[in-house]
Amino acid sequence: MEQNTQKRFSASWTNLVKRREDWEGQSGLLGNLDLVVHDIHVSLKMARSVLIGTHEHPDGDALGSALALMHVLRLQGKEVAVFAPDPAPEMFKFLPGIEQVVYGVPPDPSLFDVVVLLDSTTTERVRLDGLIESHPLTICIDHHVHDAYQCKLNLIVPEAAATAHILTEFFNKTNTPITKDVATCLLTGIFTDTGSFMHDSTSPEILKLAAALMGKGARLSHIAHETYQKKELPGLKIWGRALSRIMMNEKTGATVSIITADDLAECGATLDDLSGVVNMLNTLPETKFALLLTEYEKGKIKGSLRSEPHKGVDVSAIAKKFGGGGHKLAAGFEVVGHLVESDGQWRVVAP
Ligand SMILES: [Mn+2]
Repeated sequence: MEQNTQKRFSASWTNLVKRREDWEGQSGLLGNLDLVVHDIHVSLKMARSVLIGTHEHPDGDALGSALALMHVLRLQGKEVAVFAPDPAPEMFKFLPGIEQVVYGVPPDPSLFDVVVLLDSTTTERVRLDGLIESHPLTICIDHHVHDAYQCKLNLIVPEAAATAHILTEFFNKTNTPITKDVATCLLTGIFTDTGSFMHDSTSPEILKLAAALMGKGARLSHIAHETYQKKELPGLKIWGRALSRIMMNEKTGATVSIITADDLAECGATLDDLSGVVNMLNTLPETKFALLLTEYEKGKIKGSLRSEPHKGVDVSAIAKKFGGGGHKLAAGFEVVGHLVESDGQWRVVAP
C-alpha cells in the first residue's frame, strides 16, 4: 500500500492489523491473499465515501458484484455511488438497488475516498482511465487475467468462478453480514458467470456458497427466471437470425455466426438479447470453439468467443490477437468495421 494511504489510515491501523491473525493460515479461495484482503478490508472500513465502477456492457456478475458491495457499504453508513459505462440489460432490472446505478459519465472520482473496480482489471473497460491513476486509493477485485495491475490494491483471483464469488468469500472472511439483498446480488453474479451452474467452474465449493446465499434469502428460482427463462419477441427473432447463419470451419473447428446492425434494427433487438447465443453455437459436438460477431452499432463489432475444457483451445489467446482478452474458455474483443456478405462469405471491412 502506498505511503500516503497508510499514513491516512494509521489511527486504526494497528488495531485492525491484529485481526488479520485470525485469518492467517486459512485455506480456501482467498487463503494466500490474507494481506491484500486485509488491506482492502481496512481501506473500506476507513472510507467515508466509495465509488464503485464496473465494466462496459455490464453483465450479471458486474452488476451483482457492484450492487452487493454498495448495499454492504451503505449499511456501514458510507456514501456510495455505483457507475457503469453502459446501461444495465433489461433482464437485470430485478436486482435490488439497480435504479441507483449511474451510467455514461462517471461521478468525479476525486470526490471519493476510495474507488473500487469490480469484474474488470483495466481502467479502460470501466472508462475511468485518465481519471483515477492519481487517486490515492484504488482497489480492483476481479477474476480476469491481465498482464498489468492498474489499481493500488489488487485482489485478482483467476481461479474464482465470478467476481461475486470472490466478494462472497471476502465478506465471509471479514465477518461482514450478508442481507437478503446482498445475497440476491451475489447469487446473481455467481449464477450468471457459471452459466447457470453448468460451466466447468461450478465446483462443490461454489455450490456450497450458493446454498449459503439461498439460506440468507436469495431466491435461485426467481434469479433463474429473470435472467434466462424470460425472452421477449425481439430476443427470439435475433436468436433465429444468429442460428440460421451458423458456419462451420472444418479446418479450424470454429463455429461462427454473424449479426449485423441491420439485423438488430429489423428485429428490434439489442446486444443484450444475444446473450447466450455463443454458448449455443458451442454445443455443436464437432466445434472446437465458437465465435459470434455482432455489429452492435454501425462500424463497431464485438466478438464473443467460447470453448469447453476438453477441446484444448485457449480462446483468450485468440481474443488477444484482436486487442481483447478474457478467460481460457470465454473471451471477447472489439474491432472497428462493418460485417459484409458477398458470395456467401462474410468479411469485416473498414468503415
Ligand atoms: Mn465476471
